Amino acid sequence: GCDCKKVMKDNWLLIATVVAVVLGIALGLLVREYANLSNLDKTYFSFPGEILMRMLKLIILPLIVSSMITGVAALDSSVSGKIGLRAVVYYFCTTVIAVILGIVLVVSIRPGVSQSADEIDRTGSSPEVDTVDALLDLLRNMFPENIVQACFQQYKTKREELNLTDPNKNTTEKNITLDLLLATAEPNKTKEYKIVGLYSDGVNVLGLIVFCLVFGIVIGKMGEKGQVLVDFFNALNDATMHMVHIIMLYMPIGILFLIAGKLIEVNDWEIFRKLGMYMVTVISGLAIHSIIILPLIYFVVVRKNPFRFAMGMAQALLTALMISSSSATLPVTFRCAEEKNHVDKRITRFVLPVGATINMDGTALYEAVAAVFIAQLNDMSLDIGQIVTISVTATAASVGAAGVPQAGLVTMVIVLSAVGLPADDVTLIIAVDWLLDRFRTMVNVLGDAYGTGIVEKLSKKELEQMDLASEVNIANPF
Ligand code: DAS
Repeated sequence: GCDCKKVMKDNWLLIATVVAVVLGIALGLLVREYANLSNLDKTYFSFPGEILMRMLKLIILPLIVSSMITGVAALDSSVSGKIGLRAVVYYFCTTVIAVILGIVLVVSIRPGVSQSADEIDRTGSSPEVDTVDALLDLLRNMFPENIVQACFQQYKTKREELNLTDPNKNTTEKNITLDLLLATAEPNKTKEYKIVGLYSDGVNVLGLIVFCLVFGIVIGKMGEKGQVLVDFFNALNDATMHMVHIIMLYMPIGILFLIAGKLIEVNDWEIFRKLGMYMVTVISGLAIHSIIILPLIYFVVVRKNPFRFAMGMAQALLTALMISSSSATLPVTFRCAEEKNHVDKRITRFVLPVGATINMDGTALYEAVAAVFIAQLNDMSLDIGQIVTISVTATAASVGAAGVPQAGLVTMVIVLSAVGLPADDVTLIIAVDWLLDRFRTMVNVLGDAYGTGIVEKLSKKELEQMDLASEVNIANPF
C-alpha cells in the first residue's frame, strides 16, 4: 500500500546500506575463498571504502567548527552553561555505569582464568607510555598552541617510523602500528613520542571543541557586531550538512567495499576461538548497556519509546558499525538526530560534537573488561584498590580516546600501566580488536544520540523561554 511506498521513500538509504552490508560480507567471503589476491590487489579492493572514509573525515572539520560555534552562539551563556552541565553529567554517569557493568561481567564470567597468556600469540608491539604523562595529554590537547595547526595536526604514525609502507609487510603488523597513532611532542624537539588517542585523523578534536566553545560564547555575546560571524557559521553549517547528504548517497557503495575489503584481510580465525569468552564478555556488556541501561535512562527522563528513537538512529549506528569511527559517523549522527528524531538543533549542534569526543560508554566498558581480562591471563589477582584504579583510568582513557578506529586500544595502555600490567599485553587482544571496535563504536554513538534526546528534555524550559523571547522580538522588533 501507500504507507509501504512511504517507508521505502523515507528509508531507502538505510535499506540500501543494509543490502550493501550483506553484499559486502558475501563478496568478501567469496573473494577469500576463490581468489587469492596479492596485498596490492587487496588495497585496490577496499579502495572505494577508503574513499568513503576520507570524505567523512574531510567533513569532520567544517562540521564540528560550524555546529559548535553556531550551537553555542544560539544559546545565551547562562543557558549553554546549564545545557553543557547536563550533558557532561549524563556523559559521566553513563560512562561510569558502563565501566561498573563491564567490571561485574568480567569478574563473574572470568574469561581469562582458564586461558593462559602464552597460548595466545602476540602480534605487533605497543610502545611504553607513562600513565601520568598520557593523562596530562588530555589537558594539554584541550589547549592547542596554534588553532590552525590543531586543525591540521601533523603526526607520525608508527608505520612511517618503521617504514612499513611496503605492501608485502603482513597486514596484521601494519594495522597494529597504523592505529597506535604517535604524535610528536614537539616537531622540532627530541623525537619523544606520546600516545595521544585524541588526534582524530589529523584533527585535534578536543582542542578544536574547546576553542569553538569559547569563540561561540564570545561572538554570541557581541550582539550586532558578532552577528555577521554567527550568520557566516550558520551558513557554513547548512552548506556542510548539504555536503553530508551528498556523501551519504555514496555510502552504500563505500560500505560494501569497506566490509568486503576487511573480510579478505583477516587471516587468523583461530584467535577468535582462543579469545571467545573474552569477546562474549565484551559484547554481552555492550548489549546490556545499549539494550537495557541506555533505553531505560532515556525512557525515565524523556517518557518516550527508546527503541523508536534508536530506530531513528539506525543509519548512524550502522555507519558506526561499518567504519568504527564515531567522529567520522558524526555527520550521519547529526542527520539522524535532527531529521529522524527531530531533536532541537540548538541541542544537537552543541552536544553531539562534544559527545562524540568525550562520551564513549562502549570504549570505557571495553577497556575495563580488557584490563581485568589481561590480569586474569597473567594469573594476577586484583584487589579492590586496583579494581577502582582500573575503573577510574578506564573512564578517563575513554574520554581521551578519539573517535578513530581502535583509539580505545591505544588509550588502554594507560589503564594497564596504572595497575602495573605490562603495556605490551595489549598485543594479546589486538587481533580481535577490529571487530570489537565496531560494536563499541556503535554503543558510543548510541550513547551520544540518547544524550541529545535526554538533554533536550531536561532543557525544555530554557528552550521554550528562548522561543518565547524570539517571538517577542519578532512581534515588536524595535
Ligand atoms: N573506534 C572508537 C570510536 O570511534 C572507539 C574505540 O576505539 O574504542 O568511538
